[in-house]
Amino acid sequence: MNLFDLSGKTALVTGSSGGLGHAMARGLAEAGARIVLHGRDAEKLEKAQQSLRDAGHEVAVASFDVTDESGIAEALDALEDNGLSIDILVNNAGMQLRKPMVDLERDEWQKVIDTNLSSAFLVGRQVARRLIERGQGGKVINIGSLMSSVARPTVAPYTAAKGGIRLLTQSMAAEWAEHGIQANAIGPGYMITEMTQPLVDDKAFNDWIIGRTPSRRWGTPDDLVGTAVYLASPASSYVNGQIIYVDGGMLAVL
Ligand code: GCO
Repeated sequence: MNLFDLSGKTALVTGSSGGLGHAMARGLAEAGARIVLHGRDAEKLEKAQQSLRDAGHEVAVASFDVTDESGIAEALDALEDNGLSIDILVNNAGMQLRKPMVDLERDEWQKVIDTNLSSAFLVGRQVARRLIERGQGGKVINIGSLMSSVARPTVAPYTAAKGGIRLLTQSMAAEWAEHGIQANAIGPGYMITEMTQPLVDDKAFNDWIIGRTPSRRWGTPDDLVGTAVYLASPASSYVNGQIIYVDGGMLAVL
């Protein structure tokens, strides 16, 4: 039996037009899952869908605001009306805003918290309600960060949100494991994406990353695929409430 086979499963990955989300969606597709890509930019979403279709994968798309629960519910109902019941949810959508706390606007704080943390709760529980009703179990994978465990200056709302992701994941395990739903998290390290490109381009920050990371390199979105497939597959059926850091060893050392 292939413990990592996702055939017959449907996976929704939020924020999967590009970056980490798209790499994980591609990896889940290559493991056999039918994919629902999600994004707010119609053109980027269509290009991402075509890219996976060109690779021979079955791909649908959904576009909804991950902070608007009625829109989330409508989107999930529409998917189900098209025969796409979600078995695997990857809560990946997020944003970054780098500014000292004393300079933050109140609505900037709230937007980062809502986009990175409340979204995982709202999409997660809408999917969980349907999974519990279907009674066939399922998988929830929340995307955390190094900031689920440590902090650095100028990213307080993101850090608070990603810290919340770690304990929200444990709360999901506490309430949903009895329904055969395994909820876990992935904590990506410093990965090269659109969101971190300004840091890569900053020589001092780049030099710090290379020196501070035992693997002596930035991560790439593809570095997350194996962990995503593992947590989405039968191989992790008895794993619940955990966070796996894919960080080149950064959190393991001083
Ligand atoms: C930052 C970065 C980090 C990374 C990632 C690290 O400004 O420090 O955006 O937050 O995005 O989350 O795990």
